[in-house]
Amino acid sequence: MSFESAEALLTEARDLTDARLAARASLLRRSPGGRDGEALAYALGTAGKRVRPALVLASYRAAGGRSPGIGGIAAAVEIVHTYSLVHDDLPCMDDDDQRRGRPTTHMEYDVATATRVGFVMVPVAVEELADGAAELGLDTARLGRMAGILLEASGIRGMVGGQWLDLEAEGRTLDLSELVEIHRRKTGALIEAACVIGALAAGGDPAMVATLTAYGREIGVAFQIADDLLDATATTEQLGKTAGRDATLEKATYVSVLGQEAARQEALRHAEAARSALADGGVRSDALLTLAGYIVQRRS
Ligand code: GRG
Repeated sequence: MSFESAEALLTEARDLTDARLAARASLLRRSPGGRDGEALAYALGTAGKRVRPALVLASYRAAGGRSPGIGGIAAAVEIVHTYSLVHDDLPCMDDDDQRRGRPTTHMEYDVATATRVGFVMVPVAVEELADGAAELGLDTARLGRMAGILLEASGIRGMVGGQWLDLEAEGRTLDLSELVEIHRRKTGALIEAACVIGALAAGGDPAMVATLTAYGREIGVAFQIADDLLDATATTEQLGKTAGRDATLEKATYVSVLGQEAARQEALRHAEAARSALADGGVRSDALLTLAGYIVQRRS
């Protein structure tokens, strides 16, 4: 894989998604409007890497999709992710003051506003998903399935449940199986959902969906291991968020449990398993192969 081609994919995903996020932000500036509308637009306007939109796009294409209308569905997944960052940074969770190179939403506004804004973003994401599905001409059954997958990945069996376990584990020693479960739910579930939703948007058959589920599951865990490594090794400037936060909060991470080198090997092993899942399922996608490599080699 070349880093350059991963950057090109992320740029394409960013172009497709950011126009939708900007349009959604200007609607929210009008309704609910006021300070909450401004704070929603602020959070949606922060510049993330857009890895999840890139996965939606690459999975959609791997399953035969060709329309640029996929941008709405990619934006819906990104909105759920952005909500999770707004809430993750709150004082009652990871308590951080920087995100994506800017003050976190609660620092720029206040805790009550950021809390409200995070909650509002979930139904906003579903609206975006419905608009995106309509643009692609998908029927309501398919929209319902995609919404179910997105919300399940965000909920107690996914992101919320993983965060819950993660907060509860602070200051405690975990074994590897507990750690995998936290990573799979907290971070992996939404990444897996991005892949599955992309495939469903293209009308992918059950075999394609199963392959992208297996691929997404592996890169989801790999992504969080890489995040653990970057938190321990990169600078605040590189990350756009406070480096070394996991050690400060005494979080159980792959680095604290296994050490850096073994954590790196585990990330590579999961990326390789993701590539094998594609090969086993007969899915040919240079973009998905490239993204699997990028996820474990990224520097931010
Ligand atoms: C109610 C318990 C409870 C939880 C609410 C806040 C929350 C739900 C879940 C936290 C989920 C979370 C923030 C997981 C970390 C995922 C992660 C590695 C984020 C960083 O993703 P990047 O690197 O960020 O893609 P950018 O900024 O590039 O988009």
